[in-house]
Amino acid sequence: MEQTMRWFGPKDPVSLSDIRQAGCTGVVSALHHLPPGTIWTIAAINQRKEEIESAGLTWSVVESLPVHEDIKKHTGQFEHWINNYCESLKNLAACNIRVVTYNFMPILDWTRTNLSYPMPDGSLALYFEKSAFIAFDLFLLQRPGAEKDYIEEEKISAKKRLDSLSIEEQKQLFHNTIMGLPGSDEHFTPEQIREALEAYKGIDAAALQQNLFYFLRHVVPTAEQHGIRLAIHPDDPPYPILGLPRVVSTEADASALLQSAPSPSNGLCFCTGSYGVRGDNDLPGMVKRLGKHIHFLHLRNTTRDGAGNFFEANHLDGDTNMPAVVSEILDCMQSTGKSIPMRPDHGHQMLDDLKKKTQPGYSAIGRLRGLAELRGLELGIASQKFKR
Ligand code: DNO
Repeated sequence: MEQTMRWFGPKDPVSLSDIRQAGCTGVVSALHHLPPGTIWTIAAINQRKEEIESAGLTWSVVESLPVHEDIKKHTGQFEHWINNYCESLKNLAACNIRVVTYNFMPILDWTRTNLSYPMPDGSLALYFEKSAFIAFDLFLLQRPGAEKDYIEEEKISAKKRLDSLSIEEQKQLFHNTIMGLPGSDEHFTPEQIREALEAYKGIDAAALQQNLFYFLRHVVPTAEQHGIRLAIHPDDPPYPILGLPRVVSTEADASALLQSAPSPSNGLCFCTGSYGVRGDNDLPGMVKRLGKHIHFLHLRNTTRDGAGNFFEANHLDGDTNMPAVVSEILDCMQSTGKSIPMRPDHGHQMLDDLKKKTQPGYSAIGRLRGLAELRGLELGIASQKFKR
């Protein structure tokens, strides 16, 4: 696997030199300052590319080229935004950047309730706590109709959870839950979120899936013509939240979107952390069956309990059998003859980073630990498998 780390650009407290010292050859980056829908010009792409290359690294993967909300809803100026998307793809290809990640989650990207959840060893992890999330939905966001989505018992424990929080902690919960826009400083107010949610009324999973397929049928030909490999990131968490539909949560979802626009350019970002939150996703099996469509890997682990909570575990711990996943990846790369770019997704905030302010999930040392462990795992398995 090609080893990479995410870099949020010049404002990222983790430097390119840190990333290089961690053992990476590649960087995953995006023009985070540009709002969704904006055309990425060749000049802007090249500027970021040069910054990365002058540190002795390669810009291996774009994460993300965001999809405008109009495209997801198939409303407003969606055709205009699709044309812009194609222009950005052409420009990226002209700069020789060929793997592009995106997601199709309505409104919010990943969602967690606690960004500093203490682990027994003193490091801090990202955590999704169901009762806290329901408390956010019912009492802080006050989403109209939310009470219909939960059973009585859930509402009672959510109320108890809310009452256990100080006003300051409630504010923190609100902030954490809507944080999921990596690299962006965008903050929503409850009114803005309720308005955005209102606009999804009438868009069920079947409709959102059709909107995704429409998008794919329109962008995949451009991607293919320019040698770009698109890699869709799964939903995180991989089930509906806030009454919003989800369409990239399971193997069946992934297979359906691949079939909607069959092409070597229509592919997956296989995020073990997101797919792995569902006990019914067989991760090694998914790599075996879908491997040739995987253009990018996020390797991360989660531990879930029976109550719908999960925390981000160390990369080799947790519910996903990482050796089995890596073994399948190695078989896949052996059969295609291609190395897939990988990044250790997230990492615990630990050691010196506990004193620093970094992007949640993206402190340097936790990712360095994850990368080192995954790299060792890969080498260990490969040396046995291929008797190198
Ligand atoms: C979280 C990330 C996601 C991912 C996007 C891709 O840390 O894995 O935010 O970048 O969903 O579009």
